[in-house]
Amino acid sequence: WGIDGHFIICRIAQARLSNASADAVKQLLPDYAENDLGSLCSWADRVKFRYHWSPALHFIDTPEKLCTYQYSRDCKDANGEKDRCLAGAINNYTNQLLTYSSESTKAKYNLTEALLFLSHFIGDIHQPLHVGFTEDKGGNTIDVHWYTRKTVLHHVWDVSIIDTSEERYYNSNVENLIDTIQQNITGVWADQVKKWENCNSTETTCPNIYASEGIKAACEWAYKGVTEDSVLKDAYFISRLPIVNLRLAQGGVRLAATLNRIFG
Ligand code: DCM
Ligand code: DCM
Ligand code: DCM
Ligand code: ZN
Ligand code: ZN
Repeated sequence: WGIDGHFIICRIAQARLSNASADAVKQLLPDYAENDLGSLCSWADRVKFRYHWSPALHFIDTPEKLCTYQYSRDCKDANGEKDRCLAGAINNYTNQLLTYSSESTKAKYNLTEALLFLSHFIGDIHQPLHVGFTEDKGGNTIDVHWYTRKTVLHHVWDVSIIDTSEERYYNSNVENLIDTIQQNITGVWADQVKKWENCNSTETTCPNIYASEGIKAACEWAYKGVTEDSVLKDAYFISRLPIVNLRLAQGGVRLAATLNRIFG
């Protein structure tokens, strides 16, 4: 996602924190963030150049056309290093944050950075094309037009659908979009939210579930009907916007559920 997508997910999440995890997040955020997790939700993108090992942690590549994800097969970087992918990073930073209340182990890690990475990565794993095909780098090599502008399919899903939605329906104000998603979470989606929150095991977080949903949505919605130089306009925007809104909602709900399990 771009800045707005991450901001939306972190804002939705922070409003759903238990007292204990709201307190931990407040302690871990730097003072200048003024207890607003959303303001630092894109920090992980700004440090890609400084932390040379980090760009590979923002996505998962899966084999072309299969439309499935398997941790053991797919969670590696371009050099084949195991666990170096978005799902591995979510597990890693969850485990780091679990040391928060243990004085003996927490000093090993920078838990502020762990919180910022985890919050960003649980967002990214809900962007369908961040669990896309290796061959097209998650839609980065697929040139398209968004209405009249030249871009790539990946950017349409990171930024363009959200931007067009804000301009058309929300007076270009991201807060209005957040309000609408929050109303749907407590309204039309209320019955599903418990299932989104649950990991189907004793796990603290479930990146494998999120990634499997992601590649499925990538195939059924993001890649579907798109070829090189496709012109994407109202038909694509109107049919894909509900998927983007759903993934933003799920990202926020699951980030909160994960932090609530971490901090008790
Ligand atoms: N890292 C990660 N997920 C992994 C492995 C590593 O997020 N599965 C990140 C955190 C580490 C950084 O990569 O601090 C560098 O790791 P290393 O020092 O092992 O190269
Ligand atoms: N940050 C941190 N510890 C670091 C690096 C960054 O807590 N070692 C947090 C506070 C930083 C913020 O991320 O100021 C944004 O970093 P920057 O503006 O340098 O990208
Ligand atoms: N990306 C991805 N899958 C890849 C490569 C990149 O999802 N195989 C993501 C990471 C960034 C965006 O696409 O969000 C642009 O990547 P880059 O900065 O490497 O051009
Ligand atoms: Zn992206
Ligand atoms: Zn990212």
